[in-house]
Amino acid sequence: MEKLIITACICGAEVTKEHNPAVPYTVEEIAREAQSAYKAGASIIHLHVRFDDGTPTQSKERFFECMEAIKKLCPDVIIQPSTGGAVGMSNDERLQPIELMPEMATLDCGTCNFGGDDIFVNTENMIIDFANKMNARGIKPEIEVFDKGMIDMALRLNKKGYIKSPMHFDFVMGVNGGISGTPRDLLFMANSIPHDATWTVAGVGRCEFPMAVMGILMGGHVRVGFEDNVYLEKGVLARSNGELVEKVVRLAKELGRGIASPAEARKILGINN
Ligand code: KMH
Ligand code: ZN
Repeated sequence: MEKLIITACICGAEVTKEHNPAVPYTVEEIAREAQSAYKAGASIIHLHVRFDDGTPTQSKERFFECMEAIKKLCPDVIIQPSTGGAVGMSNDERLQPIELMPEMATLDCGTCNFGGDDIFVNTENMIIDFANKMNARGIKPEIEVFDKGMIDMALRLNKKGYIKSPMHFDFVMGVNGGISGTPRDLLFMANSIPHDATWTVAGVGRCEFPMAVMGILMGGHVRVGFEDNVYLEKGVLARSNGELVEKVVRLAKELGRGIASPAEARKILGINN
């Protein structure tokens, strides 16, 4: 089986230090968390950034500072900025980090409820616009899908040429408003994408590690990190993103799956840098 790509979503936009004091806000904290994940075996850092007080931002300047700080500590890691940002941000706000020409960025392929009154908006025209802008810059999209219908949207846009093959999906499962994080639903998602596509699974909350195990066994890839879950096990907060990545590495080892380096991850994903 292909080696396992581990993505670390170190920060997110919604999780706070009240959930886990190790959630990073400052540039130094973000770089520290990226390094802990990288050292443990992550080859991709899925990146959101914050101002020092924890407010989520898509500021190009703040992304630049964080990306430079990460590159200093993790020179070859793949940095994948979010274009999802936080609920309620405008399209222009969300798109700022692509001006920094990252190798990858997320492309969210549908609108969904996000708990309470929150709606994470991604209309068809927005997705096309985001995809066109990423294509123009040679950025590989990680197609984030929170439900099966979003896969179908991505497949339609692939047929029309807006999203290029081979596609790389991130199945985000267990969001309050999206598909549940169960083995049945992961099989459904993985069986719904083209044969030449790759996928990673991000289980939210308590389904993070069960989905990670499924991803390892099924030949997919895995995302873990504070954006999705702050616990190492029931009732035990993770002290760093690195601890969450270490756990995936242990599980993969037990199950006989090697871990991809950043160079190997680039090869698997067809990223030429
Ligand atoms: N923070 C969520 C509203 C992405 O990174 O592309 C959106 C999100 C998706 O996290
Ligand atoms: Zn994200």
